[in-house]
Amino acid sequence: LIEKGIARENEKSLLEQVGPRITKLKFGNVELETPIFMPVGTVGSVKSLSPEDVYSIGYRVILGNTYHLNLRPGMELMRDFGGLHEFMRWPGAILTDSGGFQVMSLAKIRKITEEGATFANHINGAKITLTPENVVEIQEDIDSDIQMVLDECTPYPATHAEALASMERSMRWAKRARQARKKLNRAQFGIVQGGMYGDLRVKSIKQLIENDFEGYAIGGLSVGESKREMRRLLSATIPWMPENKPRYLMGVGAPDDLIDAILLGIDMFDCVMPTRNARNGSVFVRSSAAPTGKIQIKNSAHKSSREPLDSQCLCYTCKNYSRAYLRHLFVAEELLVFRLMSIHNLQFLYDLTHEMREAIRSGELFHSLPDIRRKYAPGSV
Ligand code: PRF
Ligand code: ZN
Repeated sequence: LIEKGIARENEKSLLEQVGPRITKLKFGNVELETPIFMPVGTVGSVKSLSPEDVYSIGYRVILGNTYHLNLRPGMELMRDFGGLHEFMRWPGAILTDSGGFQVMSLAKIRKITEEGATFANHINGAKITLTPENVVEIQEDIDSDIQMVLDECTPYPATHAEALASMERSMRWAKRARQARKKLNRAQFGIVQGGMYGDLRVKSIKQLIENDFEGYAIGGLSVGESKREMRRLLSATIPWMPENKPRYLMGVGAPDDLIDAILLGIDMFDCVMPTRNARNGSVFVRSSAAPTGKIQIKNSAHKSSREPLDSQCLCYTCKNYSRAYLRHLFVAEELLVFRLMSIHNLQFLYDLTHEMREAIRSGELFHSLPDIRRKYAPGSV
């Protein structure tokens, strides 16, 4: 299902194995190259956008969420439609997160036991139990191309003993999830946990590898730790991850984090940041458009500006609309602004990963890197 191998054919040094790379992924007739960012469509839509909007930017994989989709619209309807692709009419691939992270972030009262995670759901408060097995079953009804195992995103901060116990339970859940599959024609990814402890993360990936997943994700990061801390843990984990399988960093999407994690050998990312920020009026722009790399559209400086958000951006929004018009829409709370700003922010991250891919391909990455950083993540230079 996932075409193994890396574009580079020559003998690789250890440094190259953990360094930036291009890999090819294939799902049915969807083919793509990593590193990629994946837009989040938790409930079956990338908020405010049509599948066509998302596809036109260039995206070929989006996220859905097992927990949310199971609550609404429910799996009876999903089976009826033959899965989420057909239900939402998305021609690309779908990755479903397991819901482990949502339990953490949405449920106030929750109980984690060996069996699974029990909590009051956020729609009507009824009790729900997610288990490694029922999460696999739901994902098979959704028929997603990449299915994430149920895990516990270890709370931050946690002691070594707490992080160890949480990680080991997640590893037992991962093994159960691997054994629960009935449809074997879809990819299933294991998730590394271990809190802020490098030794636990190495233990975690080693245990996951025993299950021979189609890919491996790093979870439990971007939970409040510093950027430096996140980079330390990535460096401690990635060298132990199989070279011939995709590596996915969950919930990370800030431009400087993408650049640094790609340099360390991460292939896939997702984050609500570009679409959520867009709805809050915050847009990423190249440093040529704003020295900080960001603008707040409500700012009165844009009141009569005929400029696009970013004159170097080729997105639908920047090709057609002025900052003044977008600001007007935002201030008037017109719904169109959500779509236009989301298109732009998703285009921005698409362009960033595209430039990284092309720089890796040409062998010129370390030459282009300072420019890419200055352009897309000026705060990090
Ligand atoms: N686990 C899962 N999904 C996630 C995470 C995780 O740890 C994160 C970490 N920030 C984001 N999304 N299943
Ligand atoms: Zn744009």
